Amino acid sequence: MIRILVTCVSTVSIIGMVAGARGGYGMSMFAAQSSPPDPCYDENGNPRRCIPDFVNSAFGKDVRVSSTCGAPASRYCVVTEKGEERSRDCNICDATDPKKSHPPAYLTDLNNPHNLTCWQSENYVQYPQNVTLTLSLGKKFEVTYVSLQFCSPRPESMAIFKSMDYGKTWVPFQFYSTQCKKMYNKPSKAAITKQNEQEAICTDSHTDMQPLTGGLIAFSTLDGRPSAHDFDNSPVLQDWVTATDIKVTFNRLHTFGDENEDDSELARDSYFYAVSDLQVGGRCKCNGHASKCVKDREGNLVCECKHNTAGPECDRCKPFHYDRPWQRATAREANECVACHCNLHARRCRFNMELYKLSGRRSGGVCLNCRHNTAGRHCHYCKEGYYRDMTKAISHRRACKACDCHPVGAAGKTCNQTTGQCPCKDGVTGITCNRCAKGYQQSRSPIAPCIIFCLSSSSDCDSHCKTPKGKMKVTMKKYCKKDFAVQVHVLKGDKAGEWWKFTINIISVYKQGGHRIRRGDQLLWVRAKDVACKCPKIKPGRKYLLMGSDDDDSRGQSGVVADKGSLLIPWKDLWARRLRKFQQRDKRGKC
Ligand SMILES: *[C@@H]1O[C@H](CO)[C@@H](O)[C@H](O)[C@H]1NC(C)=O
Ligand SMILES: *[C@@H]1O[C@H](CO)[C@@H](O)[C@H](O)[C@H]1NC(C)=O
Ligand SMILES: *[C@@H]1O[C@H](CO)[C@@H](O)[C@H](O)[C@H]1NC(C)=O
Ligand SMILES: [Ca+2]
Repeated sequence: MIRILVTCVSTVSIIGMVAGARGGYGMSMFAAQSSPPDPCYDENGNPRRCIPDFVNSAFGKDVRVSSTCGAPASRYCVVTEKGEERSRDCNICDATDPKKSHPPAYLTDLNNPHNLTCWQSENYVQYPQNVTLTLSLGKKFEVTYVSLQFCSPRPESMAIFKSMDYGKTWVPFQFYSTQCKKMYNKPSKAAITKQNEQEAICTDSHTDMQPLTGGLIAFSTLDGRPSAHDFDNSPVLQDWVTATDIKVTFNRLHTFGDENEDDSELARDSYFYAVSDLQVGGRCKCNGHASKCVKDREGNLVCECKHNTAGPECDRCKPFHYDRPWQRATAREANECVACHCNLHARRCRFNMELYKLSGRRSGGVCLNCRHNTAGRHCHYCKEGYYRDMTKAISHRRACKACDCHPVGAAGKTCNQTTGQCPCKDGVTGITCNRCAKGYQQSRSPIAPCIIFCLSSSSDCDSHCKTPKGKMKVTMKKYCKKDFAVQVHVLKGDKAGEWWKFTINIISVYKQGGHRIRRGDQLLWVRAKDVACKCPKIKPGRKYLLMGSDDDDSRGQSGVVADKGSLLIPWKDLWARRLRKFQQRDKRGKC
């Protein structure tokens, strides 16, 4: 017995959200006057959570259906009941005739209550056959509800599925059945607790026959789920409402027990699924970092990410913004991504969890490939071989100057980071170690490029030399005191350890000591310290009168030794006669 009531097609107001969720990404009526303030930032420019508008994301989208009437054309009947009168109102479904077709496009067209357009399945696609409607949203959405408005009686059993991976895998959202256990192996009145918030339940509450047509099935994803009031802090529910695709499966027609009746064959053309409107209410999923979704260059719907985020769902930080981990925005915290601090010297960085924890969860960015001769986690100091030019900010391209340490004078290539002072070898000075310190003299040794040359000050020399400065006079007294007196021509000098070794030519001998000095080339040894203090003062190329004593024999080598007690006086020709005189007097025993 078919008892079909004509019911006024009134949109059953289920949840406030259904009403008003209209249209796709249409223009606001007031758009394009002046650019409105960005909802992702407050009036002070501080980031704050923003979310795309609530929309019916199914609107205008293609729905793939497994069954549509009209190919070939077929008859279908709507049985109505007026008081006690029953009547069958029959029509033809013909896919080739626009006036008589019921294509899937009618599921998501503009829903005009005064001119309902219905998609309709073939007749009697009864269990175990099923009819599926599959809708791709094009990206992740946070779905608040899925609703179907029927032109036919509502199904006896149906299920709503969602996919989070563009249709690869499906998880159930909700089951509807008068026989939950049998159809879906689910209890019919399961309670949702904190433990199973991400589980589909089965309900039979929809299945009363009223209204027979125009009935609505609406699944609210968060309804009755305990954490819904704290959605910000419930990753489980955030995941639960996320979907890229929605699938509705009609598993069993409502036949009201007619199958076994005699007229069932006749009634078959009264059994089909017909839906006037499929809605998927929700928001483009942008994790609180975008206020709208737009088509990208490839035509894919993507979030218009703010807060330095990136990705189709603003689900990661954009390049160079890895100073702290990505996080979803909440009502209290925008959790924007923060740029790494690299003082303008790096273009890339990475996140380091250890450093982030060590910093008290403030900063974990590590700059990569610091340029401009900088180094360090934030490119905040100069790399080895460079030092800070304090006249420039650290972010300046030339904040770091090359040490330019002298290859010989410096003990290394790394200079003091702040002063630029290179490490100098002993006796070397200068910021780049390019000269000998006072009291040192350049040598040809790369190991000790500067060697001690003199006692550090002239007063030291004074006490070292002891001989009073003044005019050097050659007197008989001096002549007598010394063991030898010769005229020498200093040819060249070489440093030999503690000594200077001069090659001299002995021009004349005026007094012969115990060493039997001969004319001709000889070696003259002078202590380096004495040379440095200029006692005696000696220069190659000059001629001198040298008077000295035999007892300084510390050389133990052949040659003449001059020490600070010796007299070495620049030669004057007038001395030749005087000295001959002294020589003769000496021979006469006048000394
Ligand atoms: C109802 O909608 C269909 C399809 O959009 C259209 O062809 C038809 O003209 C409409 N009828 C009325 C009365 O508006
Ligand atoms: C729908 O029916 C097909 C074929 O009968 C079956 O393979 C599929 O599992 C059914 N789907 C659902 C969700 O029941
Ligand atoms: C660099 O020079 C400054 C100033 O003379 C000094 O305080 C600092 O210790 C030096 N740094 C190093 C690493 O030698
Ligand atoms: Ca429609």
